Amino acid sequence: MNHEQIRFECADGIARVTLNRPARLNSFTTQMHEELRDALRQVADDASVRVLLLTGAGRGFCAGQDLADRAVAPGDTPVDLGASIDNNYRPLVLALRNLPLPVVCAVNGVAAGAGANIALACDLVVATRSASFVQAFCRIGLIPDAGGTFFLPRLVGSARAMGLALLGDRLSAEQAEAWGLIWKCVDDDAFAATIDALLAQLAQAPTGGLAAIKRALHASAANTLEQQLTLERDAQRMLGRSADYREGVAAFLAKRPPGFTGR
Ligand code: T3D
Repeated sequence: MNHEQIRFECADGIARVTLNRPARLNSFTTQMHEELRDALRQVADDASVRVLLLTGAGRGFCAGQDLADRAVAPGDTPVDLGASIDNNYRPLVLALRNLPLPVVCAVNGVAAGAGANIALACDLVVATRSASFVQAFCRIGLIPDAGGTFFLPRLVGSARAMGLALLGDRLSAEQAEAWGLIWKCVDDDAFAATIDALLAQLAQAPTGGLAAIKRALHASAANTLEQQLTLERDAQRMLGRSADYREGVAAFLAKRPPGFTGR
């Protein structure tokens, strides 16, 4: 598929997806969703990819749904937003969560509406200090979607989730980090180098182990302690048979850097 509204590159085990409609703060159109689905399918099918980066072009990360992508005006026939969720946002969130590799979101600027919550669906969210997060939905009579009502209370607790969702205020990247909404925020001039170093680290890591960590932590939200202990045992049993585990132990004992293959 030809990509016009995203950029998609794979090299050295790193897949990079850049939302690329900077004049509209990379807000989502139907076409952008189609292109993104295609890119995520390619990532899922390519065993050489060890880490995925999602970021935005220009001064914003993503302003959520492009509010001009379809006709919505007083007096118009109502649109079925449930279909938009089913066809676009739900599959996107699940694809990011289910990829068996780490997904890094580099929030290069404002992340609003579904753009904010797509970022939260990723595994490691790093933002520039000048970035911000806006649960803009309440301003247009909607609820946080793209997993917002799931991620927000789990990440920041119910009081802060409620405040963010009901008021739609801008949350600075610094505050987002302090509240535990994201992994970290970094100075703008250190942002690119920080992201590159993170991607290089993850591309050399034992990918199967990281995928199992991701699955286990996600599962814990719905599990009892007993269920989680069972899950940990099963994952450890599987990983104990992996080449990367054997390599990690051998490298430790030989006091040399490991050469993980992701297997
Ligand atoms: O609809 C469905 O399918 C259901 C799913 C819904 C999911 C959702 O995401 S609903 C929420 C949609 N998003 C929003 O409501 C956010 C709207 N945008 C904003 O509130 C602000 O733009 C921001 C807070 C994100 C950034 O503000 P600021 O001052 O930095 O930038 P700006 O000047 O407002 O925006 C720059 C341009 O991008 C501007 O165009 P212009 O005037 O230069 O021609 C603006 O209209 C455009 N833009 C920003 N966000 C959107 C957008 N155009 C279309 N859709 C947008 N969401």
